[in-house]
Parts: sequence; C-alpha cells; structure tokens
Amino acid sequence: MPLNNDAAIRISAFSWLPPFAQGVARDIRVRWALEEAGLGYRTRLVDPRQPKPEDYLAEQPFGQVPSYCDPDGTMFESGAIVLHIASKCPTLLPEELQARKRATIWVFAALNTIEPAIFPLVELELSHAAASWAAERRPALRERAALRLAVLDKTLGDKEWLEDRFTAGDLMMVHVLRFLRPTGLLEGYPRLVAYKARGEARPAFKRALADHLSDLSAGAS
Ligand SMILES: N[C@@H](CCC(=O)N[C@@H](CS)C(=O)NCC(=O)O)C(=O)O
Repeated sequence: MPLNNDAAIRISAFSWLPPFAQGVARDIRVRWALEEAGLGYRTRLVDPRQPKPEDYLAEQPFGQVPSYCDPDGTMFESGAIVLHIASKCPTLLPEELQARKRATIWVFAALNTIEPAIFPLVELELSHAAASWAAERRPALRERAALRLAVLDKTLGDKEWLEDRFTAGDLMMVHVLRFLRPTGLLEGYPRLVAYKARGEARPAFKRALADHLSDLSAGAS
C-alpha cells in the first residue's frame, strides 16, 4: 500500500538516521507487517537529534520509534505492534491455535533470544571497532552471537520458513538478522543468508523498505 495521508493508522519513524541505521531501523518491522496485511498508513516523522515533543513522549515514553496509533488507541514496542497487526492478518498469524502459538513463539525468540545475543557485537562493530579494547572483547561477543545463530540455523534446516509457511515470526526474525550486516557473521550460515534473502524478496518488505528510505529522504530535504 502506498503511504496515505488520510489513513486511520499512523506510525512513527525517524526523519534522519546515520547511514548505518538506514534500512534497518525498527519502524520497518511495522511497515512490513502493515504491507503484508494490506493496511494503509501514514507516518509521523520524529527528528532523533532534537528533544522529543511532549505529545510524542505521550505515545512512546522512551522517545524511540516506532509508535503506532489507530482509532482504538496508541501502542509502542515493535513486537507488540506487529502482533497487534498480525491479529488482523492470517498471512502473519495463522488462525489454527498450534500454528498461532508457534508464530508467536518465533516473534519472541527473535526479540528476546536472537536480538540480545547479537546486539552487543553489532554495537561494537558500529561504534567501537577501532577502540583498543575491541580486539579483546570481539571474540567473546562473536561466540555468544554464533551460539544462538547455530541453533537458529539448525532449527530452520532446509525449510523455507521457521514453520511450514511465512508468519510474523519470520518477519521479525528476518528483520533482526539484518542487524548483523556490519559483523559479517551471518555469512557463516548460508541457509540463514538465503532465509533472510527470501524475506527481503517479499513485495511487502520491499515496499516497507522503500517507504522507510523515502521518509528519510523527505526528512533530509
Ligand atoms: N524495544 C523497542 C526498541 C525501539 C528502538 O530501539 N528504536 C530505535 C530505532 S530502531 C530508537 O528509537 N533508538 C533511539 C533511542 O533509543 O533513543 C522496540 O522494539 O520498539
């Protein structure tokens, strides 16, 4: 769906991002879910370099992105928002109970098990790669991330998606794996590389990414 200024759903995104964060910020998760669900939306762009307006902190108390508003109210936390959107979209959350539970499990695994295991390494490579202590710290952080990726790789095996079809769990996992770009770690897992590429090849993802980047260009002008 193209961005629509009359849409009832509004999400927030940053109007500016440093190059390393362009194309990976978490508003993409929500945009992608909305695209999969065929729901139009508009964006509220927030400048991360400025103090956050009070009315923005009222919808996202930490001042982060994304937030989400629809006529029923306001939400924050990308996982909660994606699950909310998924509850209206069988493509993202199957109706059958066991399949629904499995999809939900993978959303949490992406956010609570994989993301925390890879993020310290990602931050080291992005912000401290040249620091004197980085060479000492890097092996342990790579090992910690690799431990989780190896299990994910084994669990995925030769399947196309984590369960028998694409769900919100894959959406979240593919987005989390995108964070690994500056580490080069994913390349050690060809099946995960192909899995991430399958997610990124979905038309809904492509539209989400394009609109994320287009909002950044608009914010820069
Ligand atoms: N747990 C939050 C994390 C949100 C988050 O960290 N967003 C980043 C952008 S991707 C942000 O706003 N960073 C600026 C900050 O933390 O102040 C979620 O999943 O929504």
